[in-house]
Amino acid sequence: MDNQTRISRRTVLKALPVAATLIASPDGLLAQRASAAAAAAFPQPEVWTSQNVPGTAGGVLERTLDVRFTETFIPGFGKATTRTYNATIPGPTLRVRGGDQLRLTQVNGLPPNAPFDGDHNIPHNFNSFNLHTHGLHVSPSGQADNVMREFPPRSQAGGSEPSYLSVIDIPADHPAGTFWYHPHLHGAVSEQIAGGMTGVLIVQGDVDEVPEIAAAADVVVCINELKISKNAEPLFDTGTALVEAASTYTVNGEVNPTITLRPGEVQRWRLVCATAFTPMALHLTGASPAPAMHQIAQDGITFAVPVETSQVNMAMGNRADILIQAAGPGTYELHADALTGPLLTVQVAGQPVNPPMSLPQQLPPGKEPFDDVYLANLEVDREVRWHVDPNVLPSPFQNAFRVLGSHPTPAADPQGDLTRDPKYGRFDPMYVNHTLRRGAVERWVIGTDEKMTNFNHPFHLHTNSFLVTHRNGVALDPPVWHDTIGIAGGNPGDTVSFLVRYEDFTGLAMLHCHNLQHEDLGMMQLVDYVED
Ligand SMILES: [Cu+2]
Repeated sequence: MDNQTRISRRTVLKALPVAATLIASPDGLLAQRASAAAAAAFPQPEVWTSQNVPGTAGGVLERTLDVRFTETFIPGFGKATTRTYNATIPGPTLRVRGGDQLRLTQVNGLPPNAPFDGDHNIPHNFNSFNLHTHGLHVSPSGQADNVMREFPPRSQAGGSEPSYLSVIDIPADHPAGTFWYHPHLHGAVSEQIAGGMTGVLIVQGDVDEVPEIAAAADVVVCINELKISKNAEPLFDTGTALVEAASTYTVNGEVNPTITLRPGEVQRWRLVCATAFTPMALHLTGASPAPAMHQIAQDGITFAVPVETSQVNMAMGNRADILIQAAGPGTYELHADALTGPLLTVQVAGQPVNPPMSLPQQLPPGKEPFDDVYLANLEVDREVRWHVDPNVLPSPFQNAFRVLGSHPTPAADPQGDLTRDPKYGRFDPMYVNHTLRRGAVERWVIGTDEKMTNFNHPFHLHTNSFLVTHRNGVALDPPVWHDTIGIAGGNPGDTVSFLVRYEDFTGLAMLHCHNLQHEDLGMMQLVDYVED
């Protein structure tokens, strides 16, 4: 398929109204939902849905993701040549259910890697990748959500393009919600995500059956931060290359697209912060009254009740599902602090929905909170502390991004100057920082030494979600399930405290800073989930 064909296919998809992705609903709400959404030619990624397998309880989503350099057209920006999934930014949206199996073949159509024999905490092998299903509670081993794998390209020009299979079994009782997928090969992650290699992954289930939610248009809002200069992505092979490349923010592959709601309409937005470097404090601006925002889930875990909010705080990697309820006609903009332009224009127009659509009073919680006995125990089992030593390492990356705390990677020279030590607190694929026993419940405290204001180091743990109970020692009411939690800089000593139970799966997995360049530079630790 040549570039032109790829571009035209995306344009066709982009023009489809939201209603085209709706699934049949047994109640009479579908007509209202479809008509409410039909006016909105808002871009949506292509949707791949799992198929039932006769005679079995679960379905299968078996498709091929093709990864290569492609030229995409980004409305509001222009053309860009980057590594993509299936020639689109973002890639296809995957829709599965608990009990399904995800079988993804990934073709590596990228050129051979440049030779590299340097330190593994220097970005490298930009044309190798793998697959991470961010937030899914699935196996981190074998062919599943295993980020220790590498999918290299052909070794020489003209060789055949290799392909790789990922097989991921979604547990039958997996929470229903919004997740995402992206490559996670240490050293190449930020390069690939800043080129748009991201996609949304939806687990369907109980929350979708809540009548008020079933009636609402189901809209993916995937926010990307692309680094494009002269229509291409620069190589992040020096400490300054990334800083010098301006960020272009897109929603579903367009700069500032417009979404339309009718007065009285409620839509469900699946907000995905698929950025690599920048957190988003999202809020609506415009005439009063602006549409109301009610958050119903965080990081794929449904709340017990909707929570009205005027600002949705998203660190890199976070998802938030919100119900947005339009009042009177008007034009509004979705803004993120620290960004100049709007991410999204919201148009409330057309025939009012009569009677106005309503919000649910209660929701099926995606995960029960821990018992009081755990919540009351504030004893700390593990500590992670983000720490940066600037200008201590040789070029081309002089800043040392470290994970200190209770289980740091040991120093090369424990008696020497630790601030200049190349190994201390940096990722070592041969060193297990945390051995975590299945079934155990532990309390972690994540802290930061970061002095730079707004230098966010989000904490992300693979395989198991955690219940955030405290920020800076103050209890959250109620506590909130996360798989990623932002910790802004500027106040060294800030902390987040959470409880986590290591459930179901064994194998090697990661915790890391979700500023993905920091991760590539070594701000990551290895965890080993083991049998109890
Ligand atoms: Cu960081």
